[in-house]
Amino acid sequence: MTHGAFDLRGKRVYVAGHRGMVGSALVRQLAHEDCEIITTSRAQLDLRDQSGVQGFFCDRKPQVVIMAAAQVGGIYANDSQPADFIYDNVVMQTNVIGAAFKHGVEKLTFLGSSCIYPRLAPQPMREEALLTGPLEPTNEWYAIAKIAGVKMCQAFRRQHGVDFISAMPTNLYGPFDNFDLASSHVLPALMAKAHQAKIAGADQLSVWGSGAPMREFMHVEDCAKAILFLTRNYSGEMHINVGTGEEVSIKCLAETIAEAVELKAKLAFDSSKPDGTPRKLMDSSRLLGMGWRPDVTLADGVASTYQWYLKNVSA
Ligand code: GFB
Repeated sequence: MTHGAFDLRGKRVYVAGHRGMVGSALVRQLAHEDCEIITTSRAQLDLRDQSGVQGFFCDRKPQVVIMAAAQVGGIYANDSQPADFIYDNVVMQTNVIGAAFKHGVEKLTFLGSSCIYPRLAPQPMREEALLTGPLEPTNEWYAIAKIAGVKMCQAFRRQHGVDFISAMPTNLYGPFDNFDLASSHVLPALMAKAHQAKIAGADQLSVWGSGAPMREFMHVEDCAKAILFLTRNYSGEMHINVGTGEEVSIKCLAETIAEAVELKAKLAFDSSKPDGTPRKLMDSSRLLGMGWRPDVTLADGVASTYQWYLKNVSA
């Protein structure tokens, strides 16, 4: 592992996926930097269009790229749209990584996910656990796409000496998350359902699965800071875990969210829905060893995200 100080000041920084939850948090953080933030909308540029991506890089000449654009979703979306998750993500990341190499980008940070690790990897999961066992079936398509992205960055680094790195965030939540119940991740889904139950005066909160699986959650502002920390301070082949080191059961999460929403309701567990991976707590000691720490606790993050939800999403 090497620590390479990379100065963002004065650089043209392209945030791919700037409208998404991670991308928008990165833009908020970069606004404090003395750099030029480059963004483009999906209407202006479909990252699945290779010639369009090449033309964009030729015109805008980014010096830094943070690949936060992806087809993402919760367990149900992953399980029900496998082709979208593997095809769109492989094509988008391949186009961006290839164009970054062709146009001499100085630093690229690729974003993966904690779902790249084997379903039953020893917990907490170290970076070395990658490819040591079978993946979780509900999201293997997305996982394989992200693993390909990690490997592609490693391959370009090894063959061409470019400073392309990969970060593996844990389950994220926060402002600009997706709250659509069919495609969202668990935290925003439970928050939307709890709010709707409260408004309706319902006395039940529907929770998919058994409530037993454990999940690690990081607020997206912390994740954006960690991604920029790694972009500035890390240069190496190994992908780096970005987690909080704390996990909660889905049941406990539902109780935390019900309390934040001030909903008095019984949890109704829907066993017709999958549990997915039993646990996916990451060992983030490489990142912590570099001196970075998360700031936002789950209780504070859930409370602030609910306030954001009330102002920006709730009907
Ligand atoms: O965030 P999530 O959908 O995906 O969490 P994963 C799924 C867990 O939460 C399962 C339970 O145990 C679900 O049974 N759950 C309970 C719910 N209620 C709900 C609900 O209303 N909606 C949802 N979505 N889940 C994702 C991967 O895995 O992790 C993604 O599919 C990505 O690709 C993401 O990697 C970080 O945590 O299981």
